Amino acid sequence: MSNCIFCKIVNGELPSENVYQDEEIIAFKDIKPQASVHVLVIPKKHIDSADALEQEDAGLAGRLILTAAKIAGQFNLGNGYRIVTNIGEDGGQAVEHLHFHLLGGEKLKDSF
Ligand code: DGP
Repeated sequence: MSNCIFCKIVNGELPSENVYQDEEIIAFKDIKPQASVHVLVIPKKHIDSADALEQEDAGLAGRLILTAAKIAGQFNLGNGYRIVTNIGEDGGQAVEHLHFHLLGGEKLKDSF
């Protein structure tokens, strides 16, 4: 999607501090961290949100979570962490490209 910030990150048109990348997934540090570790894990393919996932995306959806967990290991978050995805306006989604927030490195507040 031409006007999507995260597609621009995927295409290298916008800078990002990447912590992981493979052929279908990229993960980078959130520009406005809400915890000492705050990484966004996204599919390279544009999908609006978790609500827009299709049956054919089931494998990718699973790999996004597995990747977030793997990155948690990379950041030594053995004491616990949170994986969150916001959906739509009421869910607090600001960027309309599916992303999982990986948050940790401290005792997290009850809400995010
Ligand atoms: P959400 O509210 O769930 O859509 O979260 C969007 C997150 O994306 C928010 O925590 C800030 C982050 N973000 C927005 N623009 C950029 C950007 O250009 N670069 C990076 N690294 N993060 C961004």
